Amino acid sequence: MRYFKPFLSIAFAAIIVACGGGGGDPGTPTNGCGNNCPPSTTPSAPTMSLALMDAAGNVTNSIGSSGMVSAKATLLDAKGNPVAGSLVRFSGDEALIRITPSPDALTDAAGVATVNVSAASIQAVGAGELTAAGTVGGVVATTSKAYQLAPLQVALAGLNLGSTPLEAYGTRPVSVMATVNGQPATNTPVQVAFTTSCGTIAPSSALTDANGKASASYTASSPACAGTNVLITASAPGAAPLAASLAVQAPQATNMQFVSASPQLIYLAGSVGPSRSLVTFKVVDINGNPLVNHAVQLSLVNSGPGITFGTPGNTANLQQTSNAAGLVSVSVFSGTVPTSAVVRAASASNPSVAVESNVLTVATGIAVQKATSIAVGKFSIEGLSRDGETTTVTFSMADRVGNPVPDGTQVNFVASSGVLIPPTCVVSGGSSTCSSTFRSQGTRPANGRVAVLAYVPGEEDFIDANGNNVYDAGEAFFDLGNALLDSNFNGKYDTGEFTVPRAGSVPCPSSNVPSRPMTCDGVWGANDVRRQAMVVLSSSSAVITGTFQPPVGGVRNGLAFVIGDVNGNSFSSGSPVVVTALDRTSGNKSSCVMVGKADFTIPNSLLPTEFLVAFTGCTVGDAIDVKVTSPSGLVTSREFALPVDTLSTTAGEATTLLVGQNKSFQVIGGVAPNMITSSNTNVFTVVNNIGATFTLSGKGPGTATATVTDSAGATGIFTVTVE
Ligand SMILES: [Ca+2]
Ligand SMILES: [Ca+2]
Ligand SMILES: [Ca+2]
Ligand SMILES: [Ca+2]
Repeated sequence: MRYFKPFLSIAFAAIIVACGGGGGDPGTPTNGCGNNCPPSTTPSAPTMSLALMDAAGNVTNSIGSSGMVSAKATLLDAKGNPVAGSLVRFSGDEALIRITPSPDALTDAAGVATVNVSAASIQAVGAGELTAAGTVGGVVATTSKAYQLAPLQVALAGLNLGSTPLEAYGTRPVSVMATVNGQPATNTPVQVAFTTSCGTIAPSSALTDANGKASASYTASSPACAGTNVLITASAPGAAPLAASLAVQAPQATNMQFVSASPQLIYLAGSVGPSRSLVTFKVVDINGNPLVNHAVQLSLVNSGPGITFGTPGNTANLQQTSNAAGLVSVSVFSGTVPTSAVVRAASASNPSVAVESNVLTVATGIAVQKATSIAVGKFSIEGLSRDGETTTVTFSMADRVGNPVPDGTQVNFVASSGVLIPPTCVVSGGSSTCSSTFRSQGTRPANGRVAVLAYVPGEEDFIDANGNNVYDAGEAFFDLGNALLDSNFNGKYDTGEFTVPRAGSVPCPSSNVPSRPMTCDGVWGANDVRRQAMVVLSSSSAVITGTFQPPVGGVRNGLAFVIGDVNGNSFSSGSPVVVTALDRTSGNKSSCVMVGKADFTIPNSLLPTEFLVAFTGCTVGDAIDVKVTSPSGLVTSREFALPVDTLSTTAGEATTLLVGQNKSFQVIGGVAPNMITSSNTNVFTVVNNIGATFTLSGKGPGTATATVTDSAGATGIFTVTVE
């Protein structure tokens, strides 16, 4: 039809032009004049007339003012008789008017074709012409009628949000009716916009349908909608907005979750560490969505003395309302006693929906003597005569039950020589430890041994007999006096040694932690917990001593050597050691070489280090060379020449055989090869005569001598008795 319509219109226009006229009013039919009609006025062509009528049947030229307007076109033939069953085409400006149900209609028995005419839209304004055209016997009859579009009054009514509350996160259809000039907007569509105070509505703008109804779908998609009255508004241009509220049900709390305790370790009030932790819970519904504005009951469980929450000093249960993320948080405050605490959160409306927090630990934050350690990075540094050689010194701490001391704890360092940078280190990152760097400079101790003391205000150890984590009167404790820097390492205070003053004035018990005498106080309490370490300032040149291992089967194959510094301390830690075999007897066809590991480093040690190396093929005239290089590059080396061993055998001064018995012995010392001879082969003979190992065989009772002769002409003699 959309293709056919313009074609028809052009066809009609062509016909009208061909007739030499058209478009004008062909005149009013002469119906009603009867026999009194003037002669010769009978039309010579078919005629079309057109009238607009309102709902009441009255002629009008106004469209849209009230209700439906109908257009009635009357088609008469040339004789003025109605033409029945003929097609009439109505047309007009489609931007202004709509013609329904169809622009084409057939004439009835009275020659009348009828259509409905309404405004094309509520925005349409102005005036225009409605045209009706038909044909009779191939002759066109057409006419037009001017009309004025009346202003349209649009109104909304009957906003329908359903009659029951919507479940949380639910969806339901919503609709509104639109009227135009008091009648349902069935012919003139109205664009209706929907908005909501919470959640989503789609489409946000909808046209009225054939019944004048605009429809959309609302979803309470946001957690914030749950448990509230959502306002839904419908609006259309020129109409007063219409609003109504829809109750969205609160979701049911189905799960309470512990989210975090931050931090999980807090310290006694007054400590340098945090004394407050924020404990957070989350309440969710069956879909895992956070519940907003949900009442949550908070209580302290398993809490030690002094623990409070919400506000300092409060231990009573609290009620809080979950935020937009479904979270509730409460502060927990430490008391004055180390302990632990757990917070319980429960739905106020359903106490069975509950959870408990992790255990929150309240630590003293005070270091105890037994938990302290001091560690030195490199035990021995090349600092005896070199400035600027460094090593790290680390002090580690814990409180009485092994909790870390808080960040911010300051550790003091002092040393009997050199400098510590910084002189105090500060615990950070929850590490419960901190470090300083020792640097060689200034006057050195003659023996190269520097004492480094680390100390921090802490508390004395005690035996917690009743396990309550608190010192109680009568429990054994380890009294400490003033901390001291034992510069001469004799384990006790000497005049002139550095001490950290405290107020005590009674004798100190014997302890492996030295104190200045007469500075204890006889009661358990605070003191400086401390540890001392030694740093060796090593000489740049080494002292190398060594001895060959005893010969095995008459052959030397091992050297034990010791590397130290000039004070008998460890040489500098990490110094490389290289051992090489020096074959200086190329003529003997025996290669003197190292066997196994021959490269070492000086380990972390305070004392000289012993090494053991193996070699083979080395004889008198060869040597083993030991070389060590200090960190600054100074090389110390020493050669160990293979010794000439006294010629002997494992038979000793004398040995005894039975007749027919064979016994084996080894040559010790001398220069191989060896020759062994018997003074009387009736008493014994020598088997495997030449070599380091030989065998004597008893032949007959008697006594004879065995003589060993080495290649250098040395001899050894022993007595052999055969029984
Ligand atoms: Ca106790
Ligand atoms: Ca004390
Ligand atoms: Ca001392
Ligand atoms: Ca050789």
